[in-house]
Amino acid sequence: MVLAACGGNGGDGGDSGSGGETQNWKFVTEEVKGQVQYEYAEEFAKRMKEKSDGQVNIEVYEYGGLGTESDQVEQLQSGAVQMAIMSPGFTGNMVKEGQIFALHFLFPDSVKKTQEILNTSEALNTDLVDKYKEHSITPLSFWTEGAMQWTSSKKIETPEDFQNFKMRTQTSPLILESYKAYGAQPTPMSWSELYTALDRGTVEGQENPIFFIGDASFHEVQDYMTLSNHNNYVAMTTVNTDWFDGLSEDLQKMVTETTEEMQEWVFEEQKKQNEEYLEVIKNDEENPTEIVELSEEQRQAFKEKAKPVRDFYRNEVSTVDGKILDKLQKEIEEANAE
Ligand code: 6CS
Repeated sequence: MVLAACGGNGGDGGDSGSGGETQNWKFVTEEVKGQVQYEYAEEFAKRMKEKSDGQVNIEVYEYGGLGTESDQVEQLQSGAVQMAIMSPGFTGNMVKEGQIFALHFLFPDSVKKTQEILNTSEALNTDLVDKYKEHSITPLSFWTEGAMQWTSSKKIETPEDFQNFKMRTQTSPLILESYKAYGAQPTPMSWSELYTALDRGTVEGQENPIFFIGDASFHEVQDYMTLSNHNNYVAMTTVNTDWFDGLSEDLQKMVTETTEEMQEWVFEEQKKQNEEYLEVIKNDEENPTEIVELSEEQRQAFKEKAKPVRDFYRNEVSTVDGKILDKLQKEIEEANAE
């Protein structure tokens, strides 16, 4: 497994890791108790405490405890928090290349295969990591929270159904571009405002993995869920670069080993939650949601519209002429051929 971030031992890590003194670290997530990111951070903290014989105490923060997703990015960069689960969908204005995850139909349809690519990709774990490091963010791993689906107040089966459709997105500009390619009107906002915005019709639809749709109750204020599998929700386990590089080698090793172990754990966790919440949504008689399954032919129509967005990424977004995308596409082709 090629997981990112080895880091030297330099930096001024303060009292971090030089001896056996207690370590108090803050770990912020974009989700709340029960949801995948939060449960990940809790499990991570538990394992670190055990491995360090109680030396490492990690305080885990639910989403909202320390502000919005964008506030959390700044807190990690400044070192106010040491660790964060971060979605590339909120850092696109800063780390342009990270918007690679906004491209629809790029990764394989299989979530498992996608996770394998996220584990081993050099394009992501070396080249993209370097781009984040320029902003004091070191991604230690990339992992999927599951395939994303669309929920909507009107039925979505063809790109034409997106015409002038008010779609909520995260803030990265390429996510907006991906929906403009279908003719939609994307509106970026934090998920904390989303339930009310859907309820009031300020926006008419959104994308997320099924567990998140169910747990955040978005289906209560939507009539349809289209099983589009148009993309995977990718999250990153990140650390403040200087802080991590200043830790003792032993602590760095403990963190990277734990991050590596967690890849399998989080894959199973998202799988379980996505399966469970599909049943919850299907069986919620008080808030009925029509599940729309797209045929391969119907998906093909979306794929055609999504293709030019890759050129847009190469020509207008990438600062390295799309080199990371080219490399990743090769890695994906190789994985698909296996
Ligand atoms: O839609 C969002 O913005 C949220 N979705 C997930 C799956 N996690 C956190 C994120 O902020």
